[in-house]
Amino acid sequence: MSQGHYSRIVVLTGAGISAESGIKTFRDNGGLWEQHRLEDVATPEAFLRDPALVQRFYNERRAQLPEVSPNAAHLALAELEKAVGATLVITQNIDDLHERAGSHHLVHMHGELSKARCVKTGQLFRVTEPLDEHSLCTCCVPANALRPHVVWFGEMPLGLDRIFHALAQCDLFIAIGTSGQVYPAAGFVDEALSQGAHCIEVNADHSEISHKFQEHRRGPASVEVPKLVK
Ligand code: BJW
Repeated sequence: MSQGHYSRIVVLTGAGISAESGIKTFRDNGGLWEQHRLEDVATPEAFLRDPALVQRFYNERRAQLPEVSPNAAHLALAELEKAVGATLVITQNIDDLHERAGSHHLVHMHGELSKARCVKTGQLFRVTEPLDEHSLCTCCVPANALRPHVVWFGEMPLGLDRIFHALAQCDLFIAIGTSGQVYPAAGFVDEALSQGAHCIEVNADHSEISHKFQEHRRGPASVEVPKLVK
């Protein structure tokens, strides 16, 4: 790719971009959904049924963040933003590796591990210690429960207005390290195609939506993304 050909770029990232930083994906061999049933930890019903279990699942993942660093793929996307100002990174990941790499135009459509939110008002709080089923907000009297600021199945993803606005204008769409099994993210390529954008998939393997892309880069994101955006 010669980035000079494109002026409005949208990048969708999934768990695969953080895999080489040491963060587990969901659906690969050894992924998170092999150790936990998603119905037990990633639905609103699970949180109502067993908040302690759900908080523990996210506490463990949050505790990993200081031990991992952005890899060459995250860094290359931050460089791309510097080179082509109108670059938006939409991440499904709840880690903070894109911002630590230097990306600023970023939407965390499935939330952020580093934040909790009041179940009543939606006010956000930065998480500084592990949450448990007794963790309470300070925005209400009487106080309400705090939940992880993540988007579970059946909930509305975040930043959709900004996302669809960017997709409606992009001339290049790149999907990196996502299996294409979770909507609406898996449908973003259709939006980009309908705008006439060129669509590139970077993935170590075949995905559910590979056939939709005009161009494929097969291999680890830390190798393929720097090659693609240089
Ligand atoms: C590498 C690599 C390397 C590895 N280099 N590559 C029926 C039909 C259609 C839709 C639905 C349906 N029934 C229900 C729905 C909706 C539902 C859904 O999609 N369900 C499907 C299971 C069918 N979606 C929702 O409920 C969403 N909300 C919603 O739809 O609201 C209504 C709405 C309507 C209309 C418009 C808009 C909205 C919410 C989805 C919430 C997802 N939440 C989770 C967990 C929370 C956050 C967390 O705990 O982290 O988000 S699920 C989990 O999957 C997580 C991820 O963000 C998400 C996507 O996973 P991802 O990133 O693709 O990871 P993997 O593991 O699947 O794939 C990794 C990929 O990387 C693989 O391809 C590897 O090959 C590759 N890879 N190493 C390059 N080194």
